[in-house]
Amino acid sequence: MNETRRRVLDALSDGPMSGPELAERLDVSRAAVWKHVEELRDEAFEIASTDDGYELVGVPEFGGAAVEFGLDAPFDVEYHDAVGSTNDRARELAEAGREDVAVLADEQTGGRGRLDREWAAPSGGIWLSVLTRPDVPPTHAPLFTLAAAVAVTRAAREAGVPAEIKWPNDVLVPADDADAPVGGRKLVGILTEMEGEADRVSWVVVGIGINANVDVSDLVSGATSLRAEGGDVDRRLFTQRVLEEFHALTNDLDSVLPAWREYASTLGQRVRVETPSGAVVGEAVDVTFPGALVVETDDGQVTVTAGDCDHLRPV
Ligand code: BT5
Repeated sequence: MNETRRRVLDALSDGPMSGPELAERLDVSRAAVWKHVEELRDEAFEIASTDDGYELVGVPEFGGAAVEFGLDAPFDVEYHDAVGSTNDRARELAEAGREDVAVLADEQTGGRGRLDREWAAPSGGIWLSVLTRPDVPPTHAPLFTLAAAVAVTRAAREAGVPAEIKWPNDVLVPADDADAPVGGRKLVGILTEMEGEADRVSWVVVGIGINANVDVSDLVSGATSLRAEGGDVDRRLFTQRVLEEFHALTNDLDSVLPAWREYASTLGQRVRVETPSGAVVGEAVDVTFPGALVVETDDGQVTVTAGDCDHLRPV
């Protein structure tokens, strides 16, 4: 959002203010104040003209300016009603030199999972990709995936949905009916992509797909949504919580693993992890820096850094 418009909103969130007062506070002309107010109205902010001056009476439900308004994290939010993939768009912005941008869409027409799998992303979801340029070596990148999982889990729990994390990149809601996958139904998937030199990340894009206000029938089998688990959420506030938690965690990387362990359903489970060098089966006993899973197998401990993980029924 334009800096002056942001300051107009900040000023109006304290209460009504007249045009001349606003002009003085922002150090711009009264005509400029009027122009910015009109532009905010065009972005669906409801600003009434009252006897006390301009009064902010309504904030748009969802969108870039809506998420930026009141956001306690330094991201510009670029919003699309529909886009191919928010990760692809964030990568374009990375190539163009941008940083601290969150690309947000209501719908994706070409959403991607890992290994080019398809990601269903109908209208009503929160399809989000966060572009940052952290000053860390590329080996730290997995921590950003874990941080995103913690951030969404916290936001989901605040919304009353008992989400848990399955290593490495899924947020699930436990379910014990016969047709639910072991471990629960998938609420969120995360896809982290990055580019870097040997010693430093150039950019990292963390794509977070949240099945928010969508019908389960529009997803794939084994998936669930916030709508199905607890009812529709305020997507503006939910997105803000995710961005704020993600920002706080990634600016204090030492806090990520302890938080992840607190929400992980994988630890203590029998798992089967498909890795490029074969399947690893055993009990998941820990996650270690920067996000590797330690599995106690019949042949001793094995540490896996990447792969697809299934929770197995206890033997
Ligand atoms: C993931 O991959 O779980 C990462 C998904 C990342 C999606 C976000 S949305 C914003 C950003 N923009 C993008 O284009 N992508 C990111 P993976 O672990 O490979 O899981 C993919 C599998 O999940 C698919 O093969 C399906 O089985 C299943 N799946 C597809 N859509 C789903 C959905 N909406 N909810 C739950 N499961 C789904």
